Amino acid sequence: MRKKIIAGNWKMNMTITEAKALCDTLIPISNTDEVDVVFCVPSIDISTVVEKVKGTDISVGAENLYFEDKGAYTGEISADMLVDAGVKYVIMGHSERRGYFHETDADINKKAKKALEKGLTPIICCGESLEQREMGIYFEWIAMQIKAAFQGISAADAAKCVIAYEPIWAIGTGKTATAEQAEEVCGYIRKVIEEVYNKETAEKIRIQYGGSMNSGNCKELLSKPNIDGGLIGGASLKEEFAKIVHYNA
Ligand code: 3PY
Repeated sequence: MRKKIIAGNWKMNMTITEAKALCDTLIPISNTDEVDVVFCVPSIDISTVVEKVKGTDISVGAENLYFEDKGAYTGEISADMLVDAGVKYVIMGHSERRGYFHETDADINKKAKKALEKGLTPIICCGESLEQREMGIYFEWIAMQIKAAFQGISAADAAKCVIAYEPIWAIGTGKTATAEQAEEVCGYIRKVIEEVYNKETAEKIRIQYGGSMNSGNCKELLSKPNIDGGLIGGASLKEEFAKIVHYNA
């Protein structure tokens, strides 16, 4: 049985002052050991949020890392810096980073390897555009993203990763994939992992759905056999996040 993982992706929201206030609201109502709860937060908020979640079951994630160990990479954050700050998870390959910051499949593969080497859990995002969905090439596209991201990663390490299926047409648009559409692709991703590795790895890896998941649609999405959690955008910035965490209550 895979434990569900509900992760908030705060994106570029929350000053330190706002992050403190949001933590004061969210932590008491989101803390549970029934599911893994993660707050993925902007770099500047990491230390504050790590301090706030101390003594709870909530983990902190970063929204990015750089794959080199250290050095002259102005503006970047290393895996060691994240680990030292108390971070456990790191998002990579989000469509906003692929689109606005030109993050490539090769970068994502290097980031995933570096994160795993340092003991961080990668949350590897994949997903198709509306055009790719309408052209009927979304399975091929997603298989390519997954195979590229996992190139050279052992089965044991792959099993520790989290994959987030985030159709681009459902991000920030208010449109959500239906539970059937999300399940179809999450199930397909599991098949790709089985093909690349083996059944055991495919059974262990956790696959989230992301893209306008909210308190209204989470229960149906999370009841699907291949959907092991959610990567939550806008709804992670308000009390609604706790309703998603307790979707089964
Ligand atoms: C969204 O739901 O908008 C997301 O991008 C989650 O990562």
